[in-house]
Formats: sequence, C-alpha cells, structure tokens
Amino acid sequence: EVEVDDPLVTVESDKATFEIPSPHAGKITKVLVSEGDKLSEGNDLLEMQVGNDAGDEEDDTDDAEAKDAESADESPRKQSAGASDKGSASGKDDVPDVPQPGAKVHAGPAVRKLARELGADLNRVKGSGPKSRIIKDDVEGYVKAQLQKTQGGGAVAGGSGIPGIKLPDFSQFGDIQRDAMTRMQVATANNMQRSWLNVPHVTQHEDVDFTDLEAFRKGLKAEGEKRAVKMTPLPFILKACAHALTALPQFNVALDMERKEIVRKQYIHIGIAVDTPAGLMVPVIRDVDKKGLWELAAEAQELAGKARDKKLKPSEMQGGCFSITSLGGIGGTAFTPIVNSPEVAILGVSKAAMKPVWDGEAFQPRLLCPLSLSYDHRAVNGADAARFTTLLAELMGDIRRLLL
Ligand code: CAO
Repeated sequence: EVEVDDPLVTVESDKATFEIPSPHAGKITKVLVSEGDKLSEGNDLLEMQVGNDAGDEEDDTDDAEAKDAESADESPRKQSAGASDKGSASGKDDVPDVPQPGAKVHAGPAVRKLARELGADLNRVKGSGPKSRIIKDDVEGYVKAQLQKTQGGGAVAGGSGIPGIKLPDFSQFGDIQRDAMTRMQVATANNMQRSWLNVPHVTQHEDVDFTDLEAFRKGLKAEGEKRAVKMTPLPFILKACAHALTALPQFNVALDMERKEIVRKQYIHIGIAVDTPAGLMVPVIRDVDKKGLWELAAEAQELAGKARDKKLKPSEMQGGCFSITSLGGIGGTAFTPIVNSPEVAILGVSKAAMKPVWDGEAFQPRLLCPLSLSYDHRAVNGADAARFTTLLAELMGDIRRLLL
C-alpha cells in the first residue's frame, strides 16, 4: 500500500540517482522490474490499483522525472543487460569506437560502397537491419554522429584520434571478477576523460596559514552544536573563493570555442566534490557570495548528506562556476584536481599540518593548509592563477579580510 508521493523506486541516470514518487495512493499489485534492470523511457515499472477502486488498474509509467532521466539513453536497439564484457550497456554509446578485428560485417555491396566513399569503418557501425545487417541509414547515422561529436563545441569523442588501451586477458595472471560499471561510474569516467583531453591543465600550489582561522573555528564549536551545524574549514574556503572569483572574474567564465566567445557569469555558484559510496558527486551551492558562514556550513552539510543518501536532484548538481574538492579531512600534501569543465578552475584542498615558518627572527609553529588550484590555461594565465591563490592565502590567513 502506498500513499501519493511515497518513493516507489530509485532510478540511476547518468547524472543522478533519485527516487520516483508514486503519482497515486493505492496498492502495488505487480512489480515489473528487478533491481539492476536497465530501463528506457516508457518502460513499465509496476502495476497498481489506485485508491478504493480495486478493479481499476493503472500503470505507473509516465512519470516526468523518469522520462527526463532516461530520455538520453533511449535506444531502439536493446542488448542483453548483464553481459559482463564490452557492449553490456544498452544505448547509443554501445557503438564500438575501436574496430573489432575479425568481427563479421553484414552489409550489401551498395552499403559497403557508401561506407568507402564516406570513409566510415563498417566495423564501428551497428546494423539495424535483420540479423544486425548494416543498412544505408546506419552508415549515414554513424557519420552524422561522428561529425556531431567532433563539431559539438570541440568535444573530444572517446578515443578519437587516440589509440585505445588494449586489455590483456587478466585471467591468465590469476582469478578475476568482472562487475558492470554503474551509470554514474561511466558518466564520471567520460566526464573526467573529456575534461582531461580538452583542457590544458596547470596546477598552482600555495600553503595558506590556517592558524588564526582554526582558532576562530574551534571557538565556534559550542555554537555549532546548538545550531546542529558543524563548522569545518570548508565554509571559510567557499567564502574566500567567492571573494577571489569576484576580484578575478576571469575565473568565472566558460569558453565557447565554437562561437569564439567568453561567457562571463554574473553569479557565483560553487560545486563541492563529495565522496560517496556510489562515487563522486558535485552538488552546487548557489550564490555563495551572498551567504554567511553558518548558512554555507548548513548547506554544505545538507548537500553532502543528500549526496551520500542518493537524494540529490539533478538541479542541485547544475550551474556551478567553480569547484572545490577537499581532501583535508583525509590527508595528503598536494594533488592535481581535474577541472570540472566547462568550469575553468577547481581548488583542491589538502590536510592542514603544523609547520615551522620563519618570521624574520625565529621559526614559529604555524598551521599550514596546502591548496592546489588547477585551471584551464586557455581561459586563465599563470600570473592570474598565482594572484588567485595569493588572494586566497591573504583572505584565509586573516579572515577579517572576508569582511572588506
Ligand atoms: N585540514 C585539516 N583538517 C581538515 C581540513 C583541512 N583542510 N578540512 C577538513 N578538516 C577536518 C574537519 O575540520 C573535520 O575535523 P573535526 O571533526 O575535528 O572538526 C574533519 O576534517 C572531517 O571533515 P569533513 O570531511 O566532515 O567536512 P568538510 O566540510 O571538510 O568536507 C566534504 C565536506 C563533503 C567535502 C567531504 O566530506 C568530502 O566528501 N571530501 C572528499 C571529496 C573528494 O572525494 N574529493 C575527491 C575529488 S577528486 O577525485
């Protein structure tokens, strides 16, 4: 028995995992899907008897959220889900980017001629005819998709021009197990590769003196307990980054290489990377420049909690101008984060540690926090990156400056 809006099923799309609420109150009579099934738009999820009208069965299929989530995955060709090797996922991305040597191609002479003329490798084209026979439309569709990939904002198609990594048969070296990647893992891998291949990355490092910030933060502990909000260094870092993005607006842009334009954003929304059992998620805090430290602490806590509980809505992960990835609670002295493109910079935060700092007369014990700012060198030059991290060091070294 369910009430209206009771969560019925958790759906994982490329971008998010979320629950689909029941559109009606009633009784579920049949569940038509199993855990781990791959679904497309329009698939039936379950049957239910709505309200008191026991004879009136209704399908819960047309939920708008389900449509949004899955429409990108719509594919007329369904492959067997659960196959553990290449091609296990259904959808357009199944088209192999690496030729399958030895694989038999079913195509008639006219189609082969067309493929030759267009320079399309038939090994990479999926056939939609009977017995997977490749027809003219398949070749044309493949060529069109390839053109869209290379012309679409300079996006790099997975593997285009770059030799793929050949996997050996690992089982010859010992026992192995193969698990299907979740959609989120696939999406993260694709995003990372896209950014890594498109963006010329440089990372600027800086140690920030956290000694006074830490003393102030510790003093807020009792107040935090009253508010049920934990004040970590993150809200200070968020606030300092909002200041730096205002002072150096060349960091708050996107590059539109197709139109040869710089998109300058007039708002400051910052994403925070959250480590969850399901993978990395980046919820976005909006208007960071307009919010106070407690508000930022509460929001970061809430969004990180939602990310871990798979409750983030897609809209809560969109619109970021800049990202922060903090490994400060874990450890490490420096790293080189990958820009969350189309943003042009990301701040990595490592664990603060006591270090001796020379004050001109003697070494003083100071708490230093290492920052690693990776940036898109097409949008930002090195001098500005050094200005950005220097400004962050000034702001967090003396947090009264955040008020100026
Ligand atoms: N130096 C030293 N200690 C730090 C610190 C730093 N830079 N940053 C946080 N800490 C401390 C906190 O103060 C807290 O200690 P106390 O409990 O003693 O106060 C502890 O570390 C844990 O903090 P936290 O992780 O709960 O909170 P946070 O606000 O610092 O971070 C969040 C929140 C969501 C960013 C974090 O939980 C997280 O998921 N981090 C991982 C992000 C990640 O995976 N990035 C990788 C991306 S690249 O693949």
